[in-house]
Amino acid sequence: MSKYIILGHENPDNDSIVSGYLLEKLMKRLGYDVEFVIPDEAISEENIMLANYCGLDPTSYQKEIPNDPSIKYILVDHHERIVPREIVAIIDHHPTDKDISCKYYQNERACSTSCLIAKDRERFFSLDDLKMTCLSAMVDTAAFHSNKTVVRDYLWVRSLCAKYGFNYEELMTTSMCPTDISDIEKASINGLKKHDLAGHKVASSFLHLPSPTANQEEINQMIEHLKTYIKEEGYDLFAFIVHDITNFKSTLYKIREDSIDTVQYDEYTSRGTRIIPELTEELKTYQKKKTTNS
Ligand SMILES: [Mn+2]
Repeated sequence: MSKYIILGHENPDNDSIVSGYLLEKLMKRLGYDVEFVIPDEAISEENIMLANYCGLDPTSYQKEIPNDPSIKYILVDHHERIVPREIVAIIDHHPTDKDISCKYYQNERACSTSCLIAKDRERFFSLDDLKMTCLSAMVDTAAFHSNKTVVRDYLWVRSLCAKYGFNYEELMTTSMCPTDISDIEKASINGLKKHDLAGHKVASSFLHLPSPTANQEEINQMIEHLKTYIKEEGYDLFAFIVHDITNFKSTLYKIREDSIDTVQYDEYTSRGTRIIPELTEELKTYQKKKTTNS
């Protein structure tokens, strides 16, 4: 009898981990000799935390890809991976134009691959399993805000939460990975990035907070800390971004040694695709003005 090895994608995210775990469980119940393996040496802290939240320890799956003539491979949450032998099944939700031929190929629009596996098969899974399926759908779609969101999956998640008493709001917040702000200095440089914007030395960081207004005092302390920080590190500007992960709004604090400007965004604003490009434009003009004046 063949042995099946289930593999997620490299640098596995929450959906990849949960899908592998769910499929292993389902196939075992159906009598297959199957094992979910995470061959990556490192799993991010965030993804360990998200899995732990629903009682899953992803590190227990970390090992090298077994390579034995009797082994067949199954991919979840992606359709490409170099494996030693035949891939017999793929379950995925990433659109592709590629011609993929394997014995079992399922690729459908879905909030997450874990939804594809668990939907219509609730009876095979525990409450924790279904809860982590709900969470992974949220993680994979930025809490149902990304254009990957599929309404029928969203409705299914809502119905599971209602049926089994999962705390929908708490899952939504958890899926957005709130920042630990117990250490003000550490939190103030969460996700620190350094940028050279139109010749200006800029740094940025962000917080994910379920209720920023409730933490305004801590935010103010962080701003004070960052004022000292930019002086010490020689930055012209620090872009400190506070995301409200309940109402999906963002606040940008543009911190300089002698001033603070605040910009409100009526959406969850991406640092990379909106804030940094906007700052670059602004700093270019700033440069020009300075040149013209002198
Ligand atoms: Mn996915």
